[in-house]
Amino acid sequence: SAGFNWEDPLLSSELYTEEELAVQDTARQYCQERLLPRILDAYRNENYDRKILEEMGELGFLGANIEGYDCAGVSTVAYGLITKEVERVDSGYRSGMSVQSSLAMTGIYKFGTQELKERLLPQLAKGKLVGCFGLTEPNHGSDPGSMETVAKEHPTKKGYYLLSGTKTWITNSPIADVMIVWAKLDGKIRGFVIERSKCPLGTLETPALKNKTALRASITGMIQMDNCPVPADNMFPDVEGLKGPFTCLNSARLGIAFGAMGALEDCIDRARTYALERKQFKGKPLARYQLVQKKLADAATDAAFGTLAATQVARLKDAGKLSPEMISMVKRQNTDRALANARILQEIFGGNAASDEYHIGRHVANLFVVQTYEGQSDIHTLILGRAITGVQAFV
Ligand code: TGC
Ligand code: FAD
Repeated sequence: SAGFNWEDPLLSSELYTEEELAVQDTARQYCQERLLPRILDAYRNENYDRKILEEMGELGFLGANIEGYDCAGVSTVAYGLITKEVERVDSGYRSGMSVQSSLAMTGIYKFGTQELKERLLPQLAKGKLVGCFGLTEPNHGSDPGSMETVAKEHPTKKGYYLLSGTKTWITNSPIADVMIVWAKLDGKIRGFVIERSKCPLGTLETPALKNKTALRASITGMIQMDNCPVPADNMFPDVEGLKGPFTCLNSARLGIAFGAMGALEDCIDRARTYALERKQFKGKPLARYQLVQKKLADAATDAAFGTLAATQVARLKDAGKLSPEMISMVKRQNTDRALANARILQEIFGGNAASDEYHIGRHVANLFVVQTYEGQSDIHTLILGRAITGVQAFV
């Protein structure tokens, strides 16, 4: 028998190619050696170090599954394993990377003009430019189809649109050079690439949202546009409607399904170590008690199942056999299970869970947001319900 490996109970690693395993090793080494030592300070002080994106760029993590444009061109599974390793350290670090890769870069790659792709993607891939993705608005989160941000033709300057409206809760926006913004032009949703350096003073503001209770190691803000001029060449020419933003979200949501399993595995690892070391009642380690063992067994099972399921969906994506509902299924299940298990594992730490040095409280706080953004779990429930019954229950 191969024996039982509590860190990979169902041997998901057997499903990965040599190249995918090598990518995962590189990512794990970088995350544990370079990101983990920064996380407590970053989280305490809401301090996102912009250099992280350049470091990730050097390692080929950004837009890793995009072909060409100085991107690594690895499989979707390999990209998922990168997000898993980053989120093992912190969901906020994964957020910064996901938004750059899956939302900003994927948007430009799938829908941008050749000129935009050639000019922006290599710089985004190296982390020299920072990207963000503005879909959510103050009055429209789960229902982006009702967005109020509008684009209209510039009244005097030919070949320009003017964008007006507010996007909120936008990861990376305060530091972004390139912003994908979704706005209605003649009532139809279109995608625009705003380049900060080209916006006249007073037409674009990106204030940070401070004092967050979670995801404090990522930077989040608004995008406020007041007749912000955008060249017509920066509009995605061939995509109209929610299909545009949702195509980008498909990629990001799958990354989250892997990432959440990284955060959960870190919780399991830390809770197991703590349970073996901490002694209560006649000098016996907590790990000896059945109630504690059940918490670890439940969490390890969900982490193993979730990793296998995300891997299968990523393989189906690369084989061209994907349906978006599969992504809803793994995004919902993995974020729900990661949050529920992390919260239960937190109990093993007793009062020490309240110290950030044990890291568990940070994961629990973060995972609530991970369950909320990119479609809150109840929204994915309704997407699945619609696919199962043929009846939509959103409205
Ligand atoms: P619905 O009628 O379902 O669809 C409208 C059009 O969109 C198409 N479509 C998709 N296309 C590609 N992939 C998908 N997954 C798609 N889902 C839908 C659909 O075919 C249709 O096309 P067409 O051509 O017929 O017009 O639209 P609805 O308004 O009924 O949608 C309802 C609902 C709930 C499914 C949707 O609005 C939804 O998913 N809401 C959640 C919103 C969301 O996920 N926001 C994410 C914001 S970005 C973010 O959170 C980034 S955080 C990242 C980080 O920091 O890591
Ligand atoms: P609401 O839509 O108001 O929903 C509130 C609650 O009601 C949820 O539980 C929801 O499931 C439930 N609900 C809503 N409608 C229904 C219904 N029909 N049936 C049953 N239940 C329903 N957005 C971006 O565009 N880009 C980003 O980069 C980005 N980054 C983010 C970073 C952070 C830290 C956070 C917190 C959010 C981010 N978001 C981003 C926004 C995120 O996508 C939204 O918060 C999310 O989509 C939910 O929208 P909402 O907050 O408006 O909640």
